Amino acid sequence: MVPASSFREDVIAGLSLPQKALPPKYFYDAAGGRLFERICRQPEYYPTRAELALTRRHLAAIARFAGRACELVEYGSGASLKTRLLIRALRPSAYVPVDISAEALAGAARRLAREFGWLRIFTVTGDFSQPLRLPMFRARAGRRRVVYFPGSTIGNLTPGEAQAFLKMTRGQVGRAGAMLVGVDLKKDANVLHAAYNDARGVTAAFNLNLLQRINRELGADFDLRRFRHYAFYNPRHSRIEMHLVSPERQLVNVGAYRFEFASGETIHTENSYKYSIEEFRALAAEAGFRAMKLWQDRQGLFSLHGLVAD
Ligand code: AVJ
Repeated sequence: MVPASSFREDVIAGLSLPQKALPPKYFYDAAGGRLFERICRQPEYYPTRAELALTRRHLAAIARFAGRACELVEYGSGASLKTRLLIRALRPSAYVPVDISAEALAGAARRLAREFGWLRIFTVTGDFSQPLRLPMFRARAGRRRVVYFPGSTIGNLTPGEAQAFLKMTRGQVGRAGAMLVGVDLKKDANVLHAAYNDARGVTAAFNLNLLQRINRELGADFDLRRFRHYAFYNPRHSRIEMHLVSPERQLVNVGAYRFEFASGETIHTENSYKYSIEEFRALAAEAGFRAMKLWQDRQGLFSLHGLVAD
């Protein structure tokens, strides 16, 4: 397995780029995870509610697509309401949640084991952006491995990275396998803007928490009062960009390293790509998946693609 690079190395490398940047996977420490859950409850942040609504609305059809007794592999969070709905409807032969946080994973597995006494759970701690080793799975007649990747987490990857990631997943599910992937859709830029600039400032706190984490874990001295949350829709790339802006010139130390911020300079902390149905299908096709099913919420805000190995 390729060793995952460390938080420290990624931060030093990212802050050394001409356009300073930090990988969004580091948002999710304990405080960041709680802030993300609060984001999901904000009235402006539609993706969580839209995806839950479409999952409820089409649950029977989604379960039929995945196939009874499939092995369900989930990338990312494992304790969500959507996952529980799906497990109840699918009755998978095994559930394999994959997450970078061992603690989050253990907690989720414990809760699921309590709720679903019959469910076989195999947790995998790992970064799903790296090649992963999954537990052995022998596809038998009518049983397949299905990777569930909800929440539009795929939107954090560039289209090129998303394609490589889908290719890797295609290898993991094998010839009979399938994938269920949640993808946020293109829409009015005002709606997108509001979702990433909620009135209560929860997204701002989530973004700034990354600097707090760097201070705590890497002994840095970011002054959180001297950085501002900035999120906007970039139509040229069809993505929301989140940045942290330094409104004035300042110096920041991260261990033995010192970084200068010019007045107005930013750290690019996240991309959240938005796709049309056709664009995402084309991407999946390039990666060896055929788009077989498509589900949406009533308002057409969010999509769930049922992909099969081609
Ligand atoms: C969990 C990556 C899908 O991009 O919308 C929410 C994260 N960032 N608000 C997203 C996020 C700011 C979220 N994803």
